[in-house]
Amino acid sequence: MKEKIGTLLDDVKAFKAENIEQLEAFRIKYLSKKGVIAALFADFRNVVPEHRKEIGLMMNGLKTAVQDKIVSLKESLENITETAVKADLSLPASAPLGTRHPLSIVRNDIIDIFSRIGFTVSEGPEIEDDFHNFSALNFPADHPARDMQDTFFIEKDPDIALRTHTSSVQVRVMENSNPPIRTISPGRVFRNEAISARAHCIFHQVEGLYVDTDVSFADLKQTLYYFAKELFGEHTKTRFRPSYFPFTEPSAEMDISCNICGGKGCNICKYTGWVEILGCGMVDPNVLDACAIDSIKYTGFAFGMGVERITMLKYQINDLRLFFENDVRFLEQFKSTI
Ligand code: 2U9
Repeated sequence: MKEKIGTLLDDVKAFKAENIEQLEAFRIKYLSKKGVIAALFADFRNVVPEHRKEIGLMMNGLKTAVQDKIVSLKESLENITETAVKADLSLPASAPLGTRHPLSIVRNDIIDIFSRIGFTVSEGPEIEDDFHNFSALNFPADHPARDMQDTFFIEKDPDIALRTHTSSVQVRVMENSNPPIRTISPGRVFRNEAISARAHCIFHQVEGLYVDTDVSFADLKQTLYYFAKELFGEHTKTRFRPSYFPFTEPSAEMDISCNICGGKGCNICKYTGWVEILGCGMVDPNVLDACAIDSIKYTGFAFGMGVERITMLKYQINDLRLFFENDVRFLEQFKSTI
């Protein structure tokens, strides 16, 4: 009996299975009710008492060897099957398509709308010097935006910082080209703000600039009215409220009739019927002069908007942090053709 168990143990160790069916046949052969191991245990009663301990241990060893063999062969067969599935290039493509980020969708919409009326797109550095980010834009020396509390400085004396708006790009455009200038600057900007549902230290802007002879506030109003209707729908109304920015004079903020309630009043527009979407104004002559553009001959209008704010209004998103978390359950809700 000892020899028989020894031979069986060699067979078990040498066994190889090419597929799950062969492994199942092996399991039945050894472990089923009428299998090899059951038969051995049945014969055990004929073993003389002095050999029982030794033979009992061998039988248990054989049973464990069979069980271990089954586990290890099953694992490697499953791995082979998975690899084969991964490598089967004849299978139909089933990878889900990605979706564009909502901020990219809205940024592209904005670019598209202004491109249709002759605006070009200009881009520039995210790390800026003091002149392009502040001085050329008529920020006084003691303006709070120049403070460490508001701006991420990289170097001091001379001041180098992460740009706080993309107007800096348009300063560069004015330095390097002559009017007529019609350009928009989309891009990331950085402000030293606490992160909350309404604010982030990194956000996206689109700023616009139109400089030519005889550019008036009427041109500004009509251009932004066209923009609002294109982005939020034909029935959108606009209104302008006086405001203040260092780089524009006069300055205004533009509201649109609430795109949720159509102006009747709801909790999005705080029951006013209006929501603010951008700031704008006539370019301050000091800014034109700083950029080597003759402020006697030329006038211009400019505007700026936060892409996060516009996207939240358009899609009724109530927490800005969702844009930066990259949760696919959020992202896959947005589809775009651009
Ligand atoms: C140049 C001169 C002037 C761009 C302008 C605003 C008004 C404005 C804010 C909206 C929300 C920034 O993202 S935000 O915080 N922007 O209100 N921006 S006028 O004025 C310029 C641009 C370039 C050379």
